Amino acid sequence: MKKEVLDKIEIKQGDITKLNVDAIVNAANRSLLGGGGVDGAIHRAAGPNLLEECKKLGGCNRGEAKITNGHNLKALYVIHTVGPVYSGKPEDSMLLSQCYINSLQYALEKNIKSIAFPAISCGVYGYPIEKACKIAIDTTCNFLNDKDSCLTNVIFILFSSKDFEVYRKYLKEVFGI
Ligand code: AR6
Repeated sequence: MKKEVLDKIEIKQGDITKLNVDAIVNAANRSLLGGGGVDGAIHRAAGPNLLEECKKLGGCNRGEAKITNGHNLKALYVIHTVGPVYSGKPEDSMLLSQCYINSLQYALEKNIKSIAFPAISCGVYGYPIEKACKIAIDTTCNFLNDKDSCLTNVIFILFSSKDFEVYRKYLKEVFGI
C-alpha cells in the first residue's frame, strides 16, 4: 500500500458526533428514519431537521448510501449507509465493503477532505469486529489507492476501547502503522 494512502488513515476512540470533519458516516437502517446506537446519537446531535431531510430520501438499500446536511453537527454532511445484518454468509462482507465504497464515492463527488466512519454493522447488526475491521480498512485503502480524491483524512472512530484495540492491532500487524 502507498505511504500517501496510509498517511490519510487515522483511528480514534470516542463519539463520532463530536468530530470536526467534513462528513460523518451514519450506520443507519433501511428506513433512514433514525434508531438506536450511533444512528440515535447522530440524530440527537444533529437535531430534528435531520429527520425532516431523511424523510425525503425514501429509505436506502443495504450496502448503499445517501447524503444529507449535518444540521447542528460540526460536520457539514452526514452520509447514511445501511450495513448488513451479520449472518455468516459470503454476501455479508460484500455488502459491508459496498457501504464503505459508496460512502467514499460521495466524499469524492462532494470534494470532501475529511470523513469519519463508525464500525458499521458492529453493534445491533452483530458483525464481528475483527472481520469488519479488516473489511473497513482494506476497502478504504484500496479505494484511496485506486481513485484520485480530495480526501486527506479518513478517521475510523471506535466507541469502545476493545474495538479501538482491534483496529490498532490490525493497522500495526498488516500495514506496520
Ligand atoms: N460514536 C461512534 N460510535 C458509536 C457511537 C457514537 N456516538 N454510538 C455507538 N457507536 P450500531 P449497526 C458504535 O448498533 O450495528 C441502529 O438502531 C457501536 O459501539 O449503532 O450498524 C440503526 O438504526 C458499534 O461499534 O449500528 C440500525 O437499526 C457501532 O457504532 C442498527 O442500529 C455500530 O453500532 C444498525 O446497526
